[in-house]
Amino acid sequence: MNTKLNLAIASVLAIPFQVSAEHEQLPTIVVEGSAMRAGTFGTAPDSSGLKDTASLLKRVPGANVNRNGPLTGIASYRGMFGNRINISIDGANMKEVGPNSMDPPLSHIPAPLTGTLTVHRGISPVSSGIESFGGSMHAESKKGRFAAEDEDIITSGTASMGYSSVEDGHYGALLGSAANQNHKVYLSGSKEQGLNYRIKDNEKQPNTKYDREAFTAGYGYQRDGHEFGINYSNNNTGHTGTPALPMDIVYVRGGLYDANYSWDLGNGYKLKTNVFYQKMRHLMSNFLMRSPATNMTNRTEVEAGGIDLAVDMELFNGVLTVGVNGDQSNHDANIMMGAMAINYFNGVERDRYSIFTEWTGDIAEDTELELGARYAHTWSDAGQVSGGMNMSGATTATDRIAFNAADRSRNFNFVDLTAILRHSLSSSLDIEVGLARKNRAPTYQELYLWTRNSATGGFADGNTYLGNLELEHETAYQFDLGFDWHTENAYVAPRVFYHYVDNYIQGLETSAAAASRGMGGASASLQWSNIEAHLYGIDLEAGYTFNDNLRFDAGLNYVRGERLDSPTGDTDLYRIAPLNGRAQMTYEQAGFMGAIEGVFYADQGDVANLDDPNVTTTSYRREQKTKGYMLMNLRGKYEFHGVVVGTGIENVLDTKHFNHLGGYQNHDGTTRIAMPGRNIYATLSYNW
Ligand SMILES: [Cu+2]
Repeated sequence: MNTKLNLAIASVLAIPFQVSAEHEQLPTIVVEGSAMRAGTFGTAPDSSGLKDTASLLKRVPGANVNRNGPLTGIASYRGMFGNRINISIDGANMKEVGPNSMDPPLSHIPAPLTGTLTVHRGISPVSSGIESFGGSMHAESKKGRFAAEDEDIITSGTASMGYSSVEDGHYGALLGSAANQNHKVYLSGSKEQGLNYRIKDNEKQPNTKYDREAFTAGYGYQRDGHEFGINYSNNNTGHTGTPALPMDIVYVRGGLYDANYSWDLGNGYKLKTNVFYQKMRHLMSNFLMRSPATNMTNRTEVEAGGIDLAVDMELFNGVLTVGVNGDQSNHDANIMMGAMAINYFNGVERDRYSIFTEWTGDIAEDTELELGARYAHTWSDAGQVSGGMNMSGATTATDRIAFNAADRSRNFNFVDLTAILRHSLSSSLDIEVGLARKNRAPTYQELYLWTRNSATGGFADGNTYLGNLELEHETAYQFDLGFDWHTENAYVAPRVFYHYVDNYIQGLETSAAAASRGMGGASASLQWSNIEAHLYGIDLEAGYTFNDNLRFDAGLNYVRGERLDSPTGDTDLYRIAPLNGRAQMTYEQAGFMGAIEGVFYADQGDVANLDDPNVTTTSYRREQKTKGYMLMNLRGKYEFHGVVVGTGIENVLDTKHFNHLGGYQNHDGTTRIAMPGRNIYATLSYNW
């Protein structure tokens, strides 16, 4: 590999766009395949990113967040979200305890304890995980550091705290580590708390208060090419609102154990393993923060575990990786509706077994090729359910009897393929073109929701859904083309993509859904079904450095998702972000940084409409359009001797707006949740 390409690829593949990570209270965002220059955006985070790691995704090209609550941010990438995105936490493919994704994986470790968040731009490699259908993201918790070779025993750590006015929120986090060159132990804890946020004037947004404690502990070992780590992370979320869902969080409790071992055998050979075990409990309620007609709670559990093993070896002019992955999860959910118990998910199991191989290397001067193939087998089953006798007349009993009599065991087998070519046209221009076939098996909610319910993995569209045992797995054919032009002072990196999705899973009006609706009818149901769809768009990042002190950075995202077999010709997919962009002027001198940021979101009129003239129906809730908006934010930061003081004003003009990805108040499908009004925040952190 020649030096020019080496440099180009190094800059294309892994730019942590936050230089002074040592002295940050925030996670370092690593965008693999990004042209973003060091320091871009990451140095001026929005204040919600101080508690919620998912918020940082708004700064990543192509990414966004479906926000169902202050701690419930669901990752979205190029119009795909939820279970279509593969997310790992400390290497573990964590499972949600909430069947409505009240605890999406990125919420497990709070932002102050998250070390890095890695996002693969464009087509994610097959090595990044099973079902990396719509993208791959990896969060790593902070774990302290080993001593350098010439050091004895060292201690390191970070302490941070912050306040934000809009919800009277505060957080504090502390991490301490002691280490020599070979051994390392660390311990951390954090606490966040806030009230319902203010929208404008004195109007408050209900169901947005939050309360969470977390701690992590671990041990690390390194010597002569061996690296071993064992970590535990515990999340204890207390009373926390999820305004876009029908219930709020009473608690999410539990932990994730993971252990990893890697061995560098030399000559390009490397062994990497990872195992995890997870157990969590969750209680949600519709009367904790609201006054419903009928009180309802849902008590859920998850127990999961997994193992990964991969070997790297040199082959031809590159590295060949061969690996196996597997995980299992078990889910239960029991609802109390008034005095009646309904068993929604009983002994649900979803297991995945997979093997993959990937080769990345040089095939010509200035040209790198990545080829990957993964085979995956997914198996799932659900136990018999009980209860619900008297709801909606006899309908629920009919649904239950049919479900219990059905064969509920399902197998899915598929092969993912990727081919990505990267070529350096000149020292300032790189081009990347990728093709892939990616697959995803239906989730347990999509298969096993046996009577209408709104537990839909955080879909939050105001409708109730019915599962479908006849679902096929989704197959996406993906094309991605990117250019990265960069000089000393400037960069422009646009990427266009086109995804055709065969058997895309979406809710439709069906006769089964109509039957399950029964006499209740209040929130009409849809049934998970396979359709044909495509998604296409562009995401772009660009910037210019004027001098050592002043620079400008900007990003632009556009995605359109459409159904291709719609009976009415109305074709848009649900919860797709409108055209949006961000521009930031940053001034830095000595330890001082100041930034002015403009955020722009266009109107979203391309909303989902699932009407089917062939099915007689009462109306379900259609997706609402949203108006565009602009926001101005001001941020400042000062750093001296490891102490960082940050402050800022968000939504300076104190205007009221609605986030198209923010859902509806009380899951009602009509009243959009408003965004926070003017927020003044301050943070203090110290690293040693
Ligand atoms: Cu929940």
